[in-house]
Amino acid sequence: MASLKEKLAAQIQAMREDVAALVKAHGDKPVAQVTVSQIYGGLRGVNAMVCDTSMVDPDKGLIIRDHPIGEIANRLPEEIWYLLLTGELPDAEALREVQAEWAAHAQIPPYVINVLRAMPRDSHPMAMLSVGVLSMECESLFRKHYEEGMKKTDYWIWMYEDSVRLLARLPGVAAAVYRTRFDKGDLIPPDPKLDWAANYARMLGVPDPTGEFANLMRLYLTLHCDHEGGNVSAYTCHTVSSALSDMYYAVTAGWNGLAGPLHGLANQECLHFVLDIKKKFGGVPTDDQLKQFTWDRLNSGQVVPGYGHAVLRATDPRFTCFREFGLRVCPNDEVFRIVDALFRVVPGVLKEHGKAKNPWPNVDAGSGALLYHFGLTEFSYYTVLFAVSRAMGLTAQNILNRGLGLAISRPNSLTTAEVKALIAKG
Ligand code: CMX
Repeated sequence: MASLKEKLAAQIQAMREDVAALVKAHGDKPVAQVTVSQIYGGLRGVNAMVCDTSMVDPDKGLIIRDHPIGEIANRLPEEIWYLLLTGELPDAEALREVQAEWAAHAQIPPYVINVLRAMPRDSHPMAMLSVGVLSMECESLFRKHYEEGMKKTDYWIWMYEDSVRLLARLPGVAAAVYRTRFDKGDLIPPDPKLDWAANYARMLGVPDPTGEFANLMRLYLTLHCDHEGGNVSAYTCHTVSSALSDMYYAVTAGWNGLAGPLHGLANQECLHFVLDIKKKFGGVPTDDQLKQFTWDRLNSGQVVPGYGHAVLRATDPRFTCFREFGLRVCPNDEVFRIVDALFRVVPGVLKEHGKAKNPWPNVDAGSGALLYHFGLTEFSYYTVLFAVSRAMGLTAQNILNRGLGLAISRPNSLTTAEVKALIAKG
């Protein structure tokens, strides 16, 4: 069995030839038309980049290399990274190889802890994660080899090596953020016998007598791994990496976008919303009470957190996976029961309300309730879990981008006067 790197080397060579032939034969073929609304509207719907690791189908949700996410939700994150990169799920030997490589690099350097401890007490956990990981940029092998004058065709190799080290250390850094920021006591060292997600669960130090918290971490890290190329974090990471900034710069830049309330931070909002309901009704409300509560919220001009999506037009299959986990592990937990009751009530109300293009739940509607159930109650930490998972997609996308030798991103911008002039020209 070829190692992941050897497999990638062969695949990248074939991809390069395929794309070069495609561009040569069809380089002038238009793939998009851009309207005035789109340039002022976040470029929604404009086909403007390539991402081969995953796609989002409005009805089926996230599809990783032809595998709908719901069908691979029981796979380990390490298997998913292999899939994102190669389009294939690893066999047992290939999986062991990835795990051994990550375990060999899992120890975080002491200076990262010093950096985290030096940050202001009220730093957001996402800021701490970014700073902690960026402090390791001094170890970038890509930058070192670039400075030594490596060939363009070798860029992806050192992006890969940096990615392995970054991913391997990530649970340790993220757990250190948690334990430092929320005064949880001494750091817990990694156990090389555990898989990536179980190690993260262990290092967080959340009590887990049944092993179900580790299972939740496996599910969580698998489900959030990637979401095509145009979302804020992926697109930012893509742009930064296109300037040949190394993976430490590129991934942390992507995370800084993930930290926004319209993107990754939405998951903490959703749990706030559910806990407010629990407080207001002193427990789980009836469906009729919840219906009225939802209408009151909409009539006061507020959105229902966890519902709606820019691309999806059906229940997010990742929500379904979390719901099934909750039904199995904590069906009687009041917070989870409210999440489930919202799922019964909100889509009907949003349909009747008639504004949201998608009345169905997104991934954020249920994940927070499960974390809360296990005692991970620090909301502001939730986006860090998302970031740890999403690092898999960000690294995979940009290893492939450097493999393909994609150019530096440089779309053209227009002044509003130029837009008006274009319109006047007809
Ligand atoms: N509750 C109430 N109104 C909603 C709504 C919701 N959950 N979702 C959309 N709408 C409203 C929009 O605010 C918009 O109203 P206006 O025309 O008055 O501006 C209208 O419906 C049309 O919006 P849309 O095209 O359906 O949705 P967008 O693509 O503009 O926005 C999203 C998508 C996710 C920001 C939006 O659905 C929303 O705010 N949802 C609640 C917050 C949330 O759950 N965020 C997590 C997103 C998870 C992710 O991106 O992965």
